[in-house]
Amino acid sequence: VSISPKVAVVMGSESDREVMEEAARILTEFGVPHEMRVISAHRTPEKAHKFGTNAAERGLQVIIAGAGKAAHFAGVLASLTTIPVIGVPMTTPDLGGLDSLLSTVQMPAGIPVATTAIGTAGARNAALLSVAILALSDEELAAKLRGYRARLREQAHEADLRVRGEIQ
Ligand code: RP5
Repeated sequence: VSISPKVAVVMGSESDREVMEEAARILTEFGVPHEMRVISAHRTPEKAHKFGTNAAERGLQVIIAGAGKAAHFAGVLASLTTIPVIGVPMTTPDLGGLDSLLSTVQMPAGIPVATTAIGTAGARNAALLSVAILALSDEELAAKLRGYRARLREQAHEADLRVRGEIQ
């Protein structure tokens, strides 16, 4: 029996895959059913339209959209659905991802895209933000998120002890 995905990790190109797999990895770690797709606002516009239009009725609750350069992808999807869309700007060889960041983050008022940092940190945070959204109505997931934060805190504390020479 296949479980229907709650989060979609979509990307404009297969060249975004390595970065966007970081988001999928975290969703897997939290046990969140998800799917990964390559869909492009300009190369496969019909597919993008169908995906955005059907997202809610397919049971998706969050869309994570990664794109680079003139990264209109997240905004296009957000225009087609009212479920939350999180945009992840990809690093680019030419402008370092500033192009992607501005194209994703600067949505005119009315159609929001929650935009994360450029690249891998952004992909990870997009997954964690998705978990936080789902955790609003899922106490088990909320507990896992608190556990994740506790581990981060512990790791930072240990790093502090290491640089102070108190542990190896
Ligand atoms: C965007 O253009 C994609 O999201 C990708 O980040 C960028 C470059 O795509 P490729 O030319 O590598 O396929 O649509």
